[in-house]
Amino acid sequence: MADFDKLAAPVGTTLDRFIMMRQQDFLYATGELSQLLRDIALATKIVNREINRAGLINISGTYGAINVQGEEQQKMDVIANIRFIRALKNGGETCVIASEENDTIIDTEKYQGRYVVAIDPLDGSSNIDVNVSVGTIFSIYRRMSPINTPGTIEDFMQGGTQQVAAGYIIFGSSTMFVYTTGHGVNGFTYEHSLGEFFLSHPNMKIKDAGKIYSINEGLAMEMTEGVKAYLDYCKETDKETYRPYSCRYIGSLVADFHRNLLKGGIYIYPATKKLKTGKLRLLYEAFPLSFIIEQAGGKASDGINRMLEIKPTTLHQRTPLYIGSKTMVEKAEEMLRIHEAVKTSPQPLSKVERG
Ligand code: AHM
Ligand code: MG
Repeated sequence: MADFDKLAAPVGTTLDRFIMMRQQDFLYATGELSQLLRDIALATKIVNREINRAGLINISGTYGAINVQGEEQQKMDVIANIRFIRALKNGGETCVIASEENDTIIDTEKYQGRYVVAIDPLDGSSNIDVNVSVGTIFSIYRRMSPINTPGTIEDFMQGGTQQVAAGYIIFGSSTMFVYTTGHGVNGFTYEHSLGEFFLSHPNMKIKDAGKIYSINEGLAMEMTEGVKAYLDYCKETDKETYRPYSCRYIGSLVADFHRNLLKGGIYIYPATKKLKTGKLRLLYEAFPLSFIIEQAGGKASDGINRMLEIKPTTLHQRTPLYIGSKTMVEKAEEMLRIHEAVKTSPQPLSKVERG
């Protein structure tokens, strides 16, 4: 009998069910945001299938086009972009989309939609050809523009604190969907044979202090004195603070972020001599991951200011990013303050650096 009970035990909470259950967290919830999250989850399953087959059907490699960031687009960048845009258009809850792959906003022509979505459809896509984890990052706002009219660029300029939901998908050794609606962070793992995401990481929290620092240290000579001082600090020996830390850098933001969220750590992409406002994008990389890290008890900044309070001015704006365990981000900020007292004024975040 006991064995039968085991066999018949519920398989767990699916993402769909969890989204429905959490709908009540929102006053006046109409189910539209829930539907939107399910639309993203559906596109995720399709993209997941295509990423898994990428090596087999010769769709990895470059596409021959240059995207708005001046980078060569990967075939999978294009495919993922199409899949997510199509799912959001068909779903009907989104009036306008901002994508890393599109120069301007994408009008879905679903003007009754109350939401706008900023998305990096496939982050770290050059890693696909070497079978390394990639990810998707998304951010959702309620529209500011009047209902039943086209969405506008201003809908994306509300600021990170106005996000109603944000999430990422990691296509790794397993595929995970992690999201927040401002009531904690929950992670779901994909069960291929059932075609469902199941709740595997409820109420995710990041340690206050970790032992991992993640940064492209090969660019150290390009970095400021404050960042260099923090890197030295990471390598010093001190048992109390678990130093020296381990350096772990995949070069795939979602994968580096996900590992640090689970284990404790800091991810840094600072301003460099070449990229004076950093490399990563505010709207569809820094904002959503900052919303998630704060919900998990961590911290995110541009080295000076709380990331979520930075005012966006352009669609593809870049920002330096310091994100992860609270005390580690604070220490990095302190180093910047000490070593760059005179030079440290907020980066001119309005400047879009291409290429
Ligand atoms: P992408 O959006 O063009 O894929 O670039 C973002 C990626 C991040 O995933 C990763 O953390 C970073 O760029 C790596 O940059 P670098 O190679 O300069 O270290
Ligand atoms: Mg990206």
